[in-house]
Amino acid sequence: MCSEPAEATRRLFFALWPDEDARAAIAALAAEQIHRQAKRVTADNLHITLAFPGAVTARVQACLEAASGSLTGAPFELSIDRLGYWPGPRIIWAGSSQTPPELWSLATSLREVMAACGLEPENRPYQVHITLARKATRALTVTRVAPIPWSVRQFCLVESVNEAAGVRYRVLRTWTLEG
Ligand code: 2AM
Repeated sequence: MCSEPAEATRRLFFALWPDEDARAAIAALAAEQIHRQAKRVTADNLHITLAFPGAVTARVQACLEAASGSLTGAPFELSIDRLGYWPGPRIIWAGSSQTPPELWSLATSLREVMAACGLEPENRPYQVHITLARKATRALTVTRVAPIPWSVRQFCLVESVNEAAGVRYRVLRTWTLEG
């Protein structure tokens, strides 16, 4: 019996990619606070996911890119000032005590982009976070930290690539938020 070859897919997500200063400060915060019993995310991989299309074909990727290009969004200032722990996925994360409305708008617009490209809505609720460490067995005692400023001027489409050394995130496209 013959079967169609499975169409190739790439695992994609939309993200905010920190500038070098913010990235270094977030990595330093993680190194300072997370010592044991957790696997820290490498500095190069630190990001905020905006929306998660997951495994998509080249045709869907092209649709996502075209639709993202015509999206309008304003730049905004983000302050990373919180640490948290989710016992289910065993993640230690960093976040913001005040999420700017522009970030919610961008995340919502990208869900509309996904729907327009025929993708199902995500089944996990959106929570703004930067995963700092996985396989964490307990929460940190510190929950408020000195604010790390991050001027958000762009968003990106990123590919998650599995390599022998672990997962690597590759930025495929960047769009400027022009307001
Ligand atoms: P996480 O860090 O909380 O695991 C690449 O895997 C990025 O996509 C990560 O930021 C990851 O979030 C996020 N991600 C993975 N699976 C997801 C899902 N099913 N829904 C939403 N985001 C997901």
